[in-house]
Amino acid sequence: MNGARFFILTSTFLAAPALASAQASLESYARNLSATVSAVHTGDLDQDGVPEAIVAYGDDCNRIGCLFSVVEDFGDGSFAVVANQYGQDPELIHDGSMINASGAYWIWNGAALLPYGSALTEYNAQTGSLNDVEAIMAIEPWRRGLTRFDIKAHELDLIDDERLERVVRITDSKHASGRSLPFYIFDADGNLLDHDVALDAPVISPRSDRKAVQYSFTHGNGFMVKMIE
Ligand SMILES: [Ca+2]
Ligand SMILES: [Ca+2]
Repeated sequence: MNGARFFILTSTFLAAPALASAQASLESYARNLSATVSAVHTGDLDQDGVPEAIVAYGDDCNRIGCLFSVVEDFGDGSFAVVANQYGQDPELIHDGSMINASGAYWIWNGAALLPYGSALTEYNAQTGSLNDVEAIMAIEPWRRGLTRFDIKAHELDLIDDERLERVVRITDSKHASGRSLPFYIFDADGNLLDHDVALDAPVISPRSDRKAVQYSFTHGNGFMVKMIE
């Protein structure tokens, strides 16, 4: 037992300088990706024992935020950008395993950068109302035969205006376009804020300042991130 403990301590001690130098190389690669790099953070996003870096850039920005990349360390002295996304002030949280872009959370699983932690849950889902059916039929009158039982609704305070927004999803596959199902976001007065179609329920992420809500979803053309303010 003592022998084993001694071995572990020794190996940790010997490995530390190598890890520190790999981390320095990763950071230096990340810093030099562009003259517009505004921040670099390192952490083991996919928890495989090898740190990745997230790199934020200051020049490529849209309403969602500015571009950031995930940089992978292949362990043989080579590094590469493996994913790109837009976000506001991305930082690493949860012991380096998660990206927090001002309330929009992302995880890197070693293959894909995925939105995480939707405000939509089974716990806040309810069966749609007759109002939901009417509101959808007003937008898309061809959806004949739609009933409230084909709908799941989530009433949530996504944007902090002391009123509840309503996310309405058609969940019955007989209303699918291809494999995608529609969703709609209404304000408290029933005004349509946005609608789209998604393969799964959209991942809904209120911004930390609660002045905007970001939502991510996949549909036939790929992955989409949108925002309402
Ligand atoms: Ca890793
Ligand atoms: Ca609200």
